[in-house]
Amino acid sequence: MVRARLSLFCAVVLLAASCDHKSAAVTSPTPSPPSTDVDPLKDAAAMSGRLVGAAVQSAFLGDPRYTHVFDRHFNYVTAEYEMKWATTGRSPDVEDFGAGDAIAGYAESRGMRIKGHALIWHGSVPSWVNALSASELRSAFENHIRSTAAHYRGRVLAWDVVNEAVADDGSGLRDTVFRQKLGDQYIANAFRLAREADPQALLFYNDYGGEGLTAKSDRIYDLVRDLVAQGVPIDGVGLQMHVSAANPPPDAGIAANMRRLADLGLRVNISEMDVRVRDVPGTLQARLDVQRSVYRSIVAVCVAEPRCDAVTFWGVSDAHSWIYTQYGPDNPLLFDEQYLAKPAFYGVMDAFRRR
Ligand code: 9MR
Repeated sequence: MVRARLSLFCAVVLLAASCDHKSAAVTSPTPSPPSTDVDPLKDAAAMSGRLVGAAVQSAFLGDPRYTHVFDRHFNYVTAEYEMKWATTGRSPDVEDFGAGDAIAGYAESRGMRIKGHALIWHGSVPSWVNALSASELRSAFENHIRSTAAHYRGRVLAWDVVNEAVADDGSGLRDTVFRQKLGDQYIANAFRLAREADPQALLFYNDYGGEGLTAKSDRIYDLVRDLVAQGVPIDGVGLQMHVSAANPPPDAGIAANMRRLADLGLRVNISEMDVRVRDVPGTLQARLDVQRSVYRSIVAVCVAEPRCDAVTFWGVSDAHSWIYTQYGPDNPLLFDEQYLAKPAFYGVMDAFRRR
């Protein structure tokens, strides 16, 4: 309460440029009212028929500033890392769904939908898995998918079944422990196992760098087209959308890419969006204005594509983002470090309202 009051106080005083606080780094050109005063993003998203999501960590769910904004604006939840194999399978003998369950329980108690993320990803494999022989890996791979998808059966709307399996240059499949020891068919097998374990969940392939028309998106397209042709149970493709406002993928390319995937009978979604601004020239206000425009136009592409059914942001506020570890200081999300709505928030709101 004291913190909330302090934020409100700072928000008011920041307008008078006299509150020396960390959030001063993200003062916006449009006066930012406290997020409590802005319309819920999820209502605007629902009017457009889309879910609006955020990646969360269970530890944040104890922070009232965080949950206040999260509860008000989002209706779709992705666990940022706590449903991944490296978390659930730290020990080869015991599965631990505790943190993922905390997120799922929180979401369910508030009527939010849940996106399972991610069953098979080379970036989140328990260390013991790397030492397995091919036959041991096959068995561990199958057990992991079966038990994780069965654990959340009936609770998740969708799963990211295979994540980032295509090489960055689009030359082919990424050379991962799964490909090396299980062969290229590990991807189709993962989808089949997931469907058996949870027949109701929508099953997605999820990747980055293939948002617009690029060599990588061509390869992702080929991959999912072949899966569909083989009768593999895949329902959609997630376009992660970790982009820089200095060089975003052109809207027309994203639209064309979504449409060709939709023409395969697949759904699409924007699954991990954030927009970096550190490489945009000019003042912070100018950078945040460019960011607003990038958020608006990319989300508008989803809103214009009938098969694009959700937009998920990779975090709630600039107080927490994976971007800082990877790229350094930035302001990539919709709410600032004090949980106040940024220009980016209004850009997304405009897109959902088709403005
Ligand atoms: O943001 C996530 C970070 O907190 C985790 O430490 C990391 C490893 O589990 O994964 C990050 O999320 C990644 C996502 O799962 C897949 N696409 C790229 C995301 C950023 O690295």
